[in-house]
Amino acid sequence: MKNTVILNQKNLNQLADRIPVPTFDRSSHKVGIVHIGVGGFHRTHQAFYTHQLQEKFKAPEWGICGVGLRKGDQKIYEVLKKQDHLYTVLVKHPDGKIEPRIIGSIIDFELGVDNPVPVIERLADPSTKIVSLTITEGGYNFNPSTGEFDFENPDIQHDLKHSDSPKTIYGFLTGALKKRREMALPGFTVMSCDNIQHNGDVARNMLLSFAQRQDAALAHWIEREVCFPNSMVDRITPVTTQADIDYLEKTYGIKDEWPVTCEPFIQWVVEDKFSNGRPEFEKVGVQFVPDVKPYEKMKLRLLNAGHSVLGILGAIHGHQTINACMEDETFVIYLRAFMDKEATPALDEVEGIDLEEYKDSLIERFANPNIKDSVSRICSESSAKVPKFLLPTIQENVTRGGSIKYATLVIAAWCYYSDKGINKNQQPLEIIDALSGELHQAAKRTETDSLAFIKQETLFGNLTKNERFTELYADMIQKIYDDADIKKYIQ
Ligand code: CS2
Repeated sequence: MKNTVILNQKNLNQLADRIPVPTFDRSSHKVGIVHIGVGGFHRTHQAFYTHQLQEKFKAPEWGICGVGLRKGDQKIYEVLKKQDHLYTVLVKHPDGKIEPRIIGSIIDFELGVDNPVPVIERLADPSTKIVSLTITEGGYNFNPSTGEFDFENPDIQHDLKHSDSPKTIYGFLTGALKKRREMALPGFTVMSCDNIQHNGDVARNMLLSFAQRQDAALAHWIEREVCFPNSMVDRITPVTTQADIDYLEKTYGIKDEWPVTCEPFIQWVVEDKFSNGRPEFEKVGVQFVPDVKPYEKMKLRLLNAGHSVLGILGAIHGHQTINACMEDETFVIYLRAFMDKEATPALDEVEGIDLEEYKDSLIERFANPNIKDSVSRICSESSAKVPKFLLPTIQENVTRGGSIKYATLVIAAWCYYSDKGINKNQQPLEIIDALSGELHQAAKRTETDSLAFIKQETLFGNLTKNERFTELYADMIQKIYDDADIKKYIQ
C-alpha cells in the first residue's frame, strides 16, 4: 500500500513514479485561453488536448484559466485552487483497464459570482486570445423553437441595465470586449464547445443580439474583430463518483478531491477561424476543417440523440446506466432502428466518414461496461437537449414522409417521465432540469388533453400541427399511461 499523497504541485515529484504527471514547467505558462464552464467534459476534452500539446510540443502561452459564473461553480473552484489546478483523468477502457494521468494545462481559476471584476480583467488581458465555452445547451439563452435571443430573462435584463456588474455570459463577454476595444487590443476568439448545431454561429448571434441592445458601436466592432468557429466535440464523460475518488486513493495513494473519468475515444473537429491566433492543436489530433456542420449534425443526431433514446426509455424501464441499457438486447435493437430508419435518412454525407462504421462505433462506446454513465446524467436538462438532438429528426422526417415512430415514442415517454417522476417499478426518478416545473405542469395535463405536453410551443414549435405526428404521439401516450412497461413498445 502506497502512502497517501495530496495532489498539488509540490507533491508532483512524489507522484511521478505512480502515474504520468505533467513534466512541463507550469510556472512558466501564461494564460492564453480562458474557459467558461469547467465541468467534467472540459477537463477530459479541451484541457486534455491542451495538456498533451504542452507535454509533447510545449505551448507555454496557451495555459488555461477556468472561469465559473454560477454559484454551483464554487466547489470546482475551491477544489482546483487547493490542488494548484491539477486533477486526474481516469480513462476507462472496455476491457476494465483504467489509465490514470494528471493534467496540468489549467493554471488558474476565477469565480465571477460575487465580484465580476477579476473575470472581466482576465478576459480583457492582452494575453487572453481565446475564450472557450462549455456552458451547456441551456446556457445560450435562446428560445429553442424560434432560435431568437431571450430578452425576457431577468438576468439578461439586469445585465443590460448594469453593465458593470454582469451575471450572464453575455454581460461578461461584452464588458471585456468593450475594454479591449477601448485599449485598442484585438478581440479574442469565442470558441463554443457545446453540443449545439452551429455552436459558433449560435454564440455569435446571441452575443451580437445582446450587444446591439447594449451598445451598437460595440456590436459592430465585435462583428469585425471576433471569430466564432463552429466545432464538434466528443468524449463521453460520466459524473465522477465517490468510487472513482476512492479507487485513485486506494490504488495509487493519490488524494484528488475531484478526478474525472472518461472513455478512451476523443474527437474534436473545429473550423479554422481564429481572430487572435490558436494553439497548434492539429499536432495532437484535432481536425481543423473549413466546414464543421456535417460533423456536428452527425454527432448530435446519432450520438446525443441515441443517448436520449436510451436514457429516457431506460429511465422508465428502470435501468440505471447506459451500459445496462446496452446489455438489454431490446434496447440495442431499438437504438439501431432509430439510428438507421430515422436519424440516418435525415443526415447529409460526411466526407471521409462511413456512417455505418460510425454507428457501429457508437454501439460499442455506449456498451463500454466500465463507463457506467448514469441515465440521470443523460436525461438531465432534456428540455435543452431534446429540441436540439431529437426534434429536428422528427421535423425532417415529417416533411419528407419518413419514419417517425421510434423518436415519437421517446417524446411520449419523456412526457410520462416528467409527469409521474417514477419508473415502471414505481421507484422515483432523479429529474434534473431547469424547466422541470413547467414540464411537470404541462405533462400533468395529459390526463385531460393527450397532446398537452407537446403543446409547449417553446420546445416543440409547430409540431402539433402535423397530424401524423400527433396521432402517433397520442396513441403512444395512451399505451404508456395504461401500462408503463416500456419494453412492450420497443420490441
Ligand atoms: C450526452 C453528452 O449530455 C448528453 O446527453 O449525450 O454529454 C455526450 O456524452 C457527449 O456529448 C459525448 O461527447
